[in-house]
Amino acid sequence: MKVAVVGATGLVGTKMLQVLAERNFPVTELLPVASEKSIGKQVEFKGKKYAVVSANDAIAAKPALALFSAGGSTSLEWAPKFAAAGITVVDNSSAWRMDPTKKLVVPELNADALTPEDKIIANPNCSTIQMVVALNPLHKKYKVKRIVVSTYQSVTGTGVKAVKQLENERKGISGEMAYKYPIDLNAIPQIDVFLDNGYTKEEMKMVNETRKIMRDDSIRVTATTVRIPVMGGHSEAVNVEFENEFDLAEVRALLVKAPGVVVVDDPATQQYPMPKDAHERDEVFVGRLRRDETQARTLNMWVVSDNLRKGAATNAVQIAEYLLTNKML
Ligand code: 11C
Repeated sequence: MKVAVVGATGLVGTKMLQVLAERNFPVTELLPVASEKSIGKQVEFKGKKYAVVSANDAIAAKPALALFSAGGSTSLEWAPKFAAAGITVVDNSSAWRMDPTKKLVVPELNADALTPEDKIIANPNCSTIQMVVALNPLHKKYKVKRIVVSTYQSVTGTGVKAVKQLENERKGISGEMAYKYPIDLNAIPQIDVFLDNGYTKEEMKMVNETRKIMRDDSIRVTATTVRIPVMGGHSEAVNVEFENEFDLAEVRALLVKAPGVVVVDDPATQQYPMPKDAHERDEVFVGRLRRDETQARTLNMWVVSDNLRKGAATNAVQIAEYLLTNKML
């Protein structure tokens, strides 16, 4: 199958190529698309070199699938053009996520909503994906009522420039800043821009995307999202109140058998999920499971995942795999 990767030279685009190769997605020809300045550069995939092409050239080559990770404005402009040519787009930007005509998909939860008519499919925000993968098995059993989440997010979520900023700061070199403030030895309680309600765009993504993916607008979510100087993945402290009473041993058992979830939770031996361990893994790691002793039917947990993999590239490739298995590609 011909596959285009739009934004092939960015952090997520590079990871998409890696994940497509690792999972043996049946790519017969790769069409790496990137900005004007990268056209003609070479991208390596499964030991073969492919020249970066323009979006127009990629459309002309008629791939069956295009994985987009090139930012919202590129997606708004180009995803409809790819779709109009009959190419199925899985888009990692925020451009289409809240569009009521587009599906927002985490395969473990709602891939069953996909139909062959879905030509632009939205991939959720990384911090939302890992939270809903962990919550879904519990929601099915106890019904989530309210979520209070605080995040500790990797600089890789911002992109190459932020990784460079952290590396430069560690080496004592001054250079271009991705953030307004130093990130090393710091915690920045701002991810993306501020909105009129005082929350950041990242925080409101967690609110709105969670409800859409979990197909329940009654779920109340409040979030504080924070950038910290780590690279391996995002971490989240999740406080969740359920409609129904739960049993902690049963919560653990539900999570142990949930698809895509790994429970790492043994206080006696200091076992809990950490971004260093989640790095380059596709699963969502859950630990620090305990009751919130201040409120009935409320659980605290710690959720960690590699934001470039399950939070972006892996989730997008899993959507493509679902489409392929179900003959929608
Ligand atoms: C971050 N979550 O860590 C963001 C990156 O909507 O896909 C992903 C932004 C998005 O900065």
